[in-house]
Amino acid sequence: MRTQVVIIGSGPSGLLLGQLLTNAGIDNLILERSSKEHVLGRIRAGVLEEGMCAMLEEAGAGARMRREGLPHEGIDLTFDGRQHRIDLFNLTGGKKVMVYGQTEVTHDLMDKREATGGKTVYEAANVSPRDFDGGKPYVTYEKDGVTHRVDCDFVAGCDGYHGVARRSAPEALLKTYERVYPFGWLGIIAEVPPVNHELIYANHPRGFALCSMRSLVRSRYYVQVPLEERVEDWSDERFWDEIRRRLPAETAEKMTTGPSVEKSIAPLRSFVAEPLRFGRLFLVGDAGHIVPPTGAKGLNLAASDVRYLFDALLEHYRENSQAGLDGYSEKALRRIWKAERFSWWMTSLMHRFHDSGDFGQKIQEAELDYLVHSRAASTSLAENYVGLPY
Ligand code: FAS
Ligand code: PHB
Repeated sequence: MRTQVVIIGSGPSGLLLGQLLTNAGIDNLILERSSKEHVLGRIRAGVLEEGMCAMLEEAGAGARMRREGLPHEGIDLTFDGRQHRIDLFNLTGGKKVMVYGQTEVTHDLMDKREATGGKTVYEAANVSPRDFDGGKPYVTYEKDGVTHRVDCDFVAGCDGYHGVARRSAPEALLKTYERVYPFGWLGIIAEVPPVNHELIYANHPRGFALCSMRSLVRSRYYVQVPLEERVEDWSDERFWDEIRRRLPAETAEKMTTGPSVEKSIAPLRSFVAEPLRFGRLFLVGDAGHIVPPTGAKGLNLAASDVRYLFDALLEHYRENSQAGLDGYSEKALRRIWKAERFSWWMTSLMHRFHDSGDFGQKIQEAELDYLVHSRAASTSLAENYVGLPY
């Protein structure tokens, strides 16, 4: 079999790239190791930057997001018993974010791919990109006990942090940067109305908490927990008590509780691989970088990677130019590192570190107090949160 671009991974990166390529008449094949149901069963991101929204619409998969998504013009920060709104809209000259779950983004892109004849092989085992440092790359995979080979022009590694693409890169050429945080996020989904019409990021001596949502009747909440915590030790009752203790009293009193429909603990890390290109193999999205979800950047960074790589591939096929492909890694990494910085900064500001002590808590509260009373500081947070330019 032959195609122009083999995409490894059917998450948001792979699906978005695949759809843009299909719409441009560039043949592509997605190889996904899990089942479609497993991919759709993952609960992950919840906040889309305008750049991501625009790309979903460019791909022809943005209608439901526009219909059902919740445009948000601000976020709240709470600390020291107080609640302050950061007016994203007015601080950024009219920019907003869209609250719309990653699961829905994935669903919409899968539906669009099927409607436009895009081919995805699910449960493709032992996917392996080969000869990508030469001019004739190919990818092998196993399906129903048969080994297949796909010859192609390029391979896009959209296979996430645990994927095969980055691991296939020559070790001598790959440099990685990593910071693992000494805590995780215990998250739940509950079919209850959100406590607030916008997101609340809470700094509290007991630890960070986040009040988010998926709709006006479906809430997404998180509390910071030690890494060794087990989800089975957290009853719904214990979770609700803990998150309300980390919020200002008048907010906690308004919280509607109910049975969780999903509960899990996610570790937090900052990670970047350099470069993002190895001959005809390109790393995209979580395959090349990870951010702690505090700044809501993970999914949105995948979008800007896709923008750069798609534009470069289009230029290659339409104008026979290598410029975009040659510049992809440096261009993507410039935006990636700024998002890494913001995500690290917001994580450092909002979470309780076991070695920070009371002094560290007071410094965080002083920085937050400065942040919410300084237009310059609030503007800096706002322009990063809504998304820096591509
Ligand atoms: P993904 O990991 O989504 O997709 C990779 C795909 O490749 C998967 O379907 C996988 O099955 C497949 N794959 C892996 N190895 C393969 C192989 N060898 N062969 C074939 N296929 C393979 N971001 C936010 O902005 N906000 C959040 O709240 C947030 N929460 C998160 C919670 C968790 C638990 C995790 C893990 C991530 C979270 N993220 C969040 C980040 C997340 O949303 C990612 O940024 C986003 O999924 C990136 O999309 P992809 O790059 O497509 O990678
Ligand atoms: C979410 O709704 O899952 C979410 C929102 C904002 C974040 C992280 C997660 O910063």
